[in-house]
Amino acid sequence: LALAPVTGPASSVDGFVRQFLRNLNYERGVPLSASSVNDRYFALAMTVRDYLMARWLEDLRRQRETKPKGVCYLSAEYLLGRQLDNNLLASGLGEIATEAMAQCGIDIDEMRAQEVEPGLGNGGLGRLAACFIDSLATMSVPNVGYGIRYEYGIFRQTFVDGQQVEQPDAWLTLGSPWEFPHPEGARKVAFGGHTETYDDGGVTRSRWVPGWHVQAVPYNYMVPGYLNGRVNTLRLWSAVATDAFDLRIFNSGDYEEAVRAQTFAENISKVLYPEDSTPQGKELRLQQQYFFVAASISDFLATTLGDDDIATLPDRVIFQLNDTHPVIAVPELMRVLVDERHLEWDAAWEITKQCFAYTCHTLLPEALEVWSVDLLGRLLPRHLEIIYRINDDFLDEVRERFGDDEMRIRNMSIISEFPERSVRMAYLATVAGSKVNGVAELHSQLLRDKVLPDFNEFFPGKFTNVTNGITPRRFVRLANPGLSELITEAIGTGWLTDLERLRELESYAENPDFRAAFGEVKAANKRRLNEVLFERDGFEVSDGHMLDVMVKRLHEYKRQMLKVLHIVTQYESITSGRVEAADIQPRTFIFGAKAAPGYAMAKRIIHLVNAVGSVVNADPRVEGRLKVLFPPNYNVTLAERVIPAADLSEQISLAGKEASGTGNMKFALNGALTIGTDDGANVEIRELVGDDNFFLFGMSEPQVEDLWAAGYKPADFYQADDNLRRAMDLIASGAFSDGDKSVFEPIVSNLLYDDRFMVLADYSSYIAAQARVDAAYADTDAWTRSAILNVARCGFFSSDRSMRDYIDRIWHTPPML
Ligand code: 26V
Repeated sequence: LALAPVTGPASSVDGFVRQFLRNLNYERGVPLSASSVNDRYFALAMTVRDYLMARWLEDLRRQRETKPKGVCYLSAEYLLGRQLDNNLLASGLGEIATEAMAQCGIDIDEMRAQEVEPGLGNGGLGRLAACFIDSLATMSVPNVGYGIRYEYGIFRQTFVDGQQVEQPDAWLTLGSPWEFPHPEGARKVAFGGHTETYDDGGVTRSRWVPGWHVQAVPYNYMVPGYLNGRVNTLRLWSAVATDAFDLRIFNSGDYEEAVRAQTFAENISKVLYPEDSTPQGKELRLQQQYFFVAASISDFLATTLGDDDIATLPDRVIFQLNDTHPVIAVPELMRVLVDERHLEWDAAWEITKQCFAYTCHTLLPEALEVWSVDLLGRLLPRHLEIIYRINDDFLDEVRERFGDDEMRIRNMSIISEFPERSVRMAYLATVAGSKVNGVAELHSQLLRDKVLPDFNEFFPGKFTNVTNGITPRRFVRLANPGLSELITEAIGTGWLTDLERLRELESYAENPDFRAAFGEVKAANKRRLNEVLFERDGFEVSDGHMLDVMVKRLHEYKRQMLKVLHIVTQYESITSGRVEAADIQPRTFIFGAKAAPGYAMAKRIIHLVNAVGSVVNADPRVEGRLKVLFPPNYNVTLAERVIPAADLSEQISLAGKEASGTGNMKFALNGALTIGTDDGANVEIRELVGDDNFFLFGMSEPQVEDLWAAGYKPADFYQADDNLRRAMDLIASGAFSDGDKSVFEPIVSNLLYDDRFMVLADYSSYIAAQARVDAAYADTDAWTRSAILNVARCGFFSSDRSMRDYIDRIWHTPPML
């Protein structure tokens, strides 16, 4: 039977209007005259979908036919941001849609504002995954992103008396027009039970006898490439109870128990864990990880490999492990190959090793995931056996190479014995992966030399670097239309898919007219930001201020406290009369940061930022020249407004702690100058933009190491620096807590007597760098010149380039024709 070709609606304003009204009437069941904003938003989104649908189906057909090698990106998080504008841009429908809505008498901005962003990630790692799938679609590389459809994403942050209060993020309350549920494609995922051996015609085999199951229901989302007619798929899994599970209990007559079973199953995809640095070893989180990974592998084998020879798997797929969260996929694939497909262990291992690659996103020892053997054995008994076998074989190889070096064996074992017997997921990933990469040059080097040196020695050539990147479609074109227009006027189109072409802007830095236009764009972006901040938080922003921005998760290693000490130092210098307010460069400090709900110190720092803000903003002696704003609930949507408006980007982590950072790249590409340490991708940004266009401060990573080794005493730094002492004393005095000294005492004493992230050691260097910033900002022309050079020289940080690096060095997946 010949299928009718799927075609989109006519690409004209009329065609768009007709399809929009059709969707409003037939899909939403309302006439235009009685439609709500949400109805109209849905109908608009569905209309955009309709245009992309033919492309999507065509790509799926082509992939079924030509069987190319594709990337399965396995990630527990995708921090997507709003979809409407992105999909309008990718499909080239922006102008038609705007005009069509105007013809219907509708303000398209109202519908934009209606969309709740899917916050299915914590921060950098989840946003990176979203940038990567955008780039793969834009580069026509076959890809499925696999993950979890959390019913509740990252919590919504509010402040009560300056303190963080978390609210559930019910992003699905009004539904989402972007998802396509496929209950018929559900996969059954097993848990618990025990293992046994059995005789299979003379061969002894192992098998898993699970204790319970859940159904994983896939929801598909379009991932359109930018103006290239490609649409890839993001497939997120949602958990529901299996019929069998219900039925067994139901037949026993216990209705309430049956309902409880349902709830239990659905819990698995209920909520995103909001901790992004200290794994809690929670059972539900391991359930989440295995749930999405088992469903994804099973889905790939059923829908893509089909009846083809399992031995060809490495020619068809590479599973990229986004941190250790999906690493349980390694024993899962082994289990499928050995227990279900009856391959020999060695043959299965050869296939498995080729099918995985692992990206590490951290250096903090406490962030490296381990699962207790006890928990793993209860939840996934067969996987634990498989991990033991992988480890035994691996350690045999180590012994063969290095002899009975027990120290080395213990250091390299996938199983650690202390403080309890557990599985080191990063080691498992390293042993299994065809490649292991860090996310910036410095990070990859430290990974090789400090975190996994034995593995680097044992597996020469396995370790590599792929520096992170960001998608210029969302973070330049959509977030900064003014700058985008200016760039296109200067160097033509093409830069959005070939970001190195921004180099052509270098000569424009010397052009006074261009500098004036660039300055005007920045000023307009600040006005745009002010509108948003006024509307969402009632903030009034002063004109003529330098905008100094620090937005990222709240973590001690990122050192928001250093920023606070700078503000308090300036404030103290004015209120003590040592400096005239009039002599201070007016600055507005913007913070955006969520703290993990259980991270007490991080929450206390949020409280302090708000407290300092209340005092500083209200003190007439400051004459409005310092302003501290902390809009709650920083997310992708707010980032898109804040970043294009920023003058100064704060990237001030302790050297050696921030794996890469990606905010740093977004700011530089939007014409902010960076004040930063030699950490993560800052190192590469500074190399590219040049020392004159970057405010470097602080210890280098080796200096950090040396100071630790010498025995770091933060109190010595406090004693030695008058400014630092005055700032700390002011906080300790209760000046920001109505005289109550106890409120921020834990912060002060932590800095004085512990200070793991060496805030005090870098303070004086930071203050000096800030003075250089003030001086530089006073010369508007020179500042703008530097800002333009930041844009011109940061094309390297496109996620398209990251994808090219992964493809060339790790995946070997050519684009489809
Ligand atoms: C870790 C954990 C630990 C277990 C609990 C839940 C959870 C959730 C997320 C994470 C990820 C931590 C690692 C991470 O986000 N790294 C960040 O990755 C960015 C993208 O590579 C990079 O730019 C940041 O520097 C790095 O901190």
